[in-house]
Amino acid sequence: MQNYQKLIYIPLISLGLTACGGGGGGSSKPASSAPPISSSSTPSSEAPSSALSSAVPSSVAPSSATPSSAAPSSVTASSSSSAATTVITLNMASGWRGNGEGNAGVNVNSDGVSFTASGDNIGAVTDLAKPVQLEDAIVDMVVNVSPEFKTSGANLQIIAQIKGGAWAGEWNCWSGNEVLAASTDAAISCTISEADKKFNQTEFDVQIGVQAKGTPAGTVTIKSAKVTLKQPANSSSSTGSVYSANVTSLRELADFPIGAAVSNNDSPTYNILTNSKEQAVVEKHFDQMTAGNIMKMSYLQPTQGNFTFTNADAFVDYAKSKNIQVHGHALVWHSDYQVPGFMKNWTGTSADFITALQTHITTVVDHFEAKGNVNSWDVVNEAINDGNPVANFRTNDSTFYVKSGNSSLYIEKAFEAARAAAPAATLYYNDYNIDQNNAKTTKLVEMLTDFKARGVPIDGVGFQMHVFMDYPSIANISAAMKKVVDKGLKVKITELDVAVNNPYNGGWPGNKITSFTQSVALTQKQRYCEIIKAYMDTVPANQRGGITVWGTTDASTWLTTATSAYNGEAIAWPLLFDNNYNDKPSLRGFADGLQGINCTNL
Ligand code: 9MR
Repeated sequence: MQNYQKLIYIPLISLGLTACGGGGGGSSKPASSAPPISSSSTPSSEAPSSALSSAVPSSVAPSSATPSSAAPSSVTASSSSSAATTVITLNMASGWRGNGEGNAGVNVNSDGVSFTASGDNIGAVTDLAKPVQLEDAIVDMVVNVSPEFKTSGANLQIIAQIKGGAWAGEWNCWSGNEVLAASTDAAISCTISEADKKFNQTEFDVQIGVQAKGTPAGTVTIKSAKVTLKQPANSSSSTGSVYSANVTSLRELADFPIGAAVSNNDSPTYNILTNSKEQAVVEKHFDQMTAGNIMKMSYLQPTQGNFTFTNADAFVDYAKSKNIQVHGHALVWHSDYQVPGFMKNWTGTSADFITALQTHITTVVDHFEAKGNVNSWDVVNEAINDGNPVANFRTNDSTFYVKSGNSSLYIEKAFEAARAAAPAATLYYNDYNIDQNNAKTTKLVEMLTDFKARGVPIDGVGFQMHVFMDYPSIANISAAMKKVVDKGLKVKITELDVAVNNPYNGGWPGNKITSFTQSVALTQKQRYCEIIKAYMDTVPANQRGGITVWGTTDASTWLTTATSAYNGEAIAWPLLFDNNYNDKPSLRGFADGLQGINCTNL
C-alpha cells in the first residue's frame, strides 16, 4: 500500500529544508532584508543589482578572492550516472578554501568543512573540474551552524561561479536564518539557473560553495554537499522539446477555475513576479493561482501579532492585475515548518489558543477580503491521519489538536472564523490520500456529515491529488469524489501532480524510471486525461470548485527536493511543462479530459 504521507512530511520538517528551486525556506526571507547578492566572489563592479537580476556583465576580471588558476585538482568528485542524472558528491576532506575578503580559511575535520563567519560574504568554496554543464543543476548541502551564527540572524547563500569568461554566478539562492537551528543539521538547496544558459559551458571550471549573508557571527560547517546535474540532452523533459500540445489556453476550456501553484520570493528562480517564462505560462493557461508557500501561517504571522503581508500582497496584486483569482492556502496546517513558534510553544489555556487561532484567521481573511480577488480558502489542511484500517483526526502530531486541549474543536472554529470574515468565499477542507477511497475518506465523510448536521460552515473538499501513474485507481478517485458530491459539497482538485515514479509500489528502486522517454510522456498524458475526465464525469457542474496543478514546470516541482522520496533526483516529471516551459503531452491530456476527448497514449 502506498504511503504518500512519508513523501511529504518526514524530511521537510526534520531537516528544515529550504530550496532555491521549489523549496519553501527562501520565502521566509525577512521582507526588509537586502537581497542575497554576492559581492565577495564577484567583483563589486559586476554584482547584480538585485537578487533576481541576471545582469551579470559580459566581461569581468576575476576578483582577488577567486584564484585565477582553474586547477580543480584538489576536488575529488565521485560521480554516479544514470540515463537521467549525474550526481557529483563533493569531497569534504580536501579541496575547500575560504572565500570572501578577510576570510580566515577553512577548517577540515571529521564533521566536514567549517569556516568562521566573520562578515558578510565570508564562506567556503571548492572547484568542479570542467567540463561540467551546470545549467539547472541542483546543489544540495547539509550545513550546521553554531548558536552564535543562529543568534546573529545571518542567512546563508549557496553560490556557484564560472571561473573565467564573464565569471557568471548563481546569486539567487537564499536560505534564511529561520530555517537554521543552532547546532542542528539543516538541508539547503539551490538550483543553478542564472539566466541565459551561462552555466551551459565547457570552457572553464566552476567553483561552488556557501557564504554567510548579513552580519554573521560564529561558525558554519558544511557537512556534505552534492551536485545533481540536469537531465541529459536527450531527455524530453529538460531540453527544448519539439512537442506542442497545441493547447491555446487551458483555462478557456473550462467554466471553473484552472489553477497553478506558483511562488514569489520563496523560490527566486521561479518567482512569478520576475520570471517572464513563468508569467507567460501562467497568464496563458491559468485563471487561478495558489501560493505554494507564502500564505502559510508562519509566513503571515511569524510572531504573535506581527503580520507580514508584503510578499503575499505582491503575489495577490500581480494576480489581480492579470485577472487571475487567488485560492488562499492554507489558514491552518499542522505541518511543523509552517506553524509559528508562538503557537508551537503555547503555554496558555486552550481557550486562549483557539482565540489566537481565530485571530490569525480573521486578520488574514479580512486582509485579503479587502484586496478583492482571494475567493476561496483551504481553511484547514490535513487534519486527518492516515490510520489503517481506521483513520481519525491527527492528535499528537498536530499542534492545533494538542494546544486546543487535545481536541479537534479547532477545525470547526477555524471554519466559523473564516466564514465570519468572508461570507461569500468558498471554504474548503483540504487533504491528501482521500482520493484513495480508503479509511481516510471514511473519516472525511464522517466529519462532513457531522459538520453539515451541526451547521459548521464548510463549502467543499480539496483533493490534493499528488498521485502516481498507477495509483490510486480511477475507480477509487471517482468513488471518493462522489462521496463528497453526495454531501452536496464542492470538489476541488487543489494540488494535482502525477509523478511517473512511484516509490511506494514495492519494486522501487528496481523499477525506477530514469529517463523521461516519449512513451512515458504519453502514458502520463493518458493518466492526466483520465483523472480530469473522472472529475468531469463525477462532479456536477455546479459542484466543481476547479482544478489546480502543484507547479508549472518539472524543474520547479516540490518532488525534486533533496529530502523527498526522490532523494533530489529529478525523476518525477509530474507537471504540464518541461524544464524549459515547453508543453508536455500531459498538457494535451489535461485539455482532452476537460473536453471529453478519448484518453489515449497516442
Ligand atoms: O510545495 C510546497 C513546498 O515548497 C514546501 O517546502 C512544503 C512545506 O511547506 O509544502 C509544499 O506544499 C505542500 C502543500 O502546502 C500542502 N500539501 C502538500 C504540498 C506538498 O508537500
